[in-house]
Amino acid sequence: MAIERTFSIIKPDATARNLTGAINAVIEKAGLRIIGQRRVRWSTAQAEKFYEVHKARPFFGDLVRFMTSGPIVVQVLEGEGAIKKYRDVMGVTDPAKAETGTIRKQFAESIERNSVHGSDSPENAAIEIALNFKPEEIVG
Ligand code: FUP
Repeated sequence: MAIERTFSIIKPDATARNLTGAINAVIEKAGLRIIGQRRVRWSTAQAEKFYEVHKARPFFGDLVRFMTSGPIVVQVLEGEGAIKKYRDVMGVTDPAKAETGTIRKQFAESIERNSVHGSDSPENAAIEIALNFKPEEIVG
């Protein structure tokens, strides 16, 4: 397995509860390196663009409102097989179904307020990193 980079978001439900450090501890314990990190608040346009693939889904409006409701922490993570590894560390979308020890099982409040995002493919990781980071902000 090669060294990969993936894009991560610590979502507003988690920043509101001061969970940035606790989530970063899980990420680092899994062997992923945080090589880019910035706390931001997205505009509606930014959230709509990021979640464009879900535009037709019934939860799209609520998702955009939630993702713009408070600060988020955008990150680039690097490591062996980082894309799948982070998906495993996050747990599945619905925290009620997530495995013990995963970020979503430990911290998420609901399927919407589920604490973290992680890219689901190498193609999407590259797109999402490019959308959120300048090359010089990533220091590997
Ligand atoms: P994931 O890749 O696990 O983050 O999940 P998806 O790409 O399927 O969904 C993206 C986000 O949409 C989720 F993180 C939360 C939100 N969502 C809902 O609010 N309700 C749903 O039924 C499904 C997803």
